Amino acid sequence: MSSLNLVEQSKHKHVGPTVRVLGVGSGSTVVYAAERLVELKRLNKLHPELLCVPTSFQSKQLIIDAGLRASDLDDLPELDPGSFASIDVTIDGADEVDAELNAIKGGGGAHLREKLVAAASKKLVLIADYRKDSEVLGEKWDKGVPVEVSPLAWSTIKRQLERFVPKSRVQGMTAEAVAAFEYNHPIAVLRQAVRKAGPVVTDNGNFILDVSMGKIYDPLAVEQLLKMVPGVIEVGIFSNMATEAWFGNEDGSITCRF
Ligand code: DER
Repeated sequence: MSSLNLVEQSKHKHVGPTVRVLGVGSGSTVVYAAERLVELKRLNKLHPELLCVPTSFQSKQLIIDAGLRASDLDDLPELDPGSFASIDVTIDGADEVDAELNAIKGGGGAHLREKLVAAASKKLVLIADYRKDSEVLGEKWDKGVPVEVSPLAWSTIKRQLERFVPKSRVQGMTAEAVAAFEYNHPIAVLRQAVRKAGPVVTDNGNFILDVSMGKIYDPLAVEQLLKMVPGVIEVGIFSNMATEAWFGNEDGSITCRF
């Protein structure tokens, strides 16, 4: 994987003395970004009052280990008067990114806070390797859409998610998308922990259902439909949020999409 080169290139463009508030994503790729932040700090190339906003326990630890200052989303004022944004740039990984820069995230179970931070950012820059670059979501990522749910009724929510797309409720979807749902009824699987018996428990104390449904032709419609199920806390589809995506290729080159 060329993540190292990827972050190496993107750092000059996105993290420098002009960035004062930086969102730090979660996952394995972001670890490389944290390493570069340490280097930039050493070279005195970061804003002297840089604040980093974590998206998970892991991300907060990365910030602390890098010797940077962590801040909370709600402690930050708006960047510009009348604007909703309080973060200059967020750099985050992704599980898959489609041609329109819609993404599936949550493979690491951090998508609730990742989405909160992304929504408060002027720019969301995704970094990933070439295997995550696709035309349509669901083409490459075959583990389903991560959906964070309340543990209070996870099996009820699971059943509802598996039946969540009555044709009459599907608005704004192409005929192809509707047909895809007809033939790919969603299957929701409770994510299991690896070195603990039982389910994964998120940083927020919730469970994750991975909902497989084949290709997703209309990410915004699917995101909205999934969110309508009571007990769904956040959906790992990030529609219309990323401003650019950088992919590290096998040969070490970079593909950047805006
Ligand atoms: O869980 C997440 O949302 C992560 O950001 C994930 O999407 C990317 O993780 P990776 O860099 O380990 O592949």
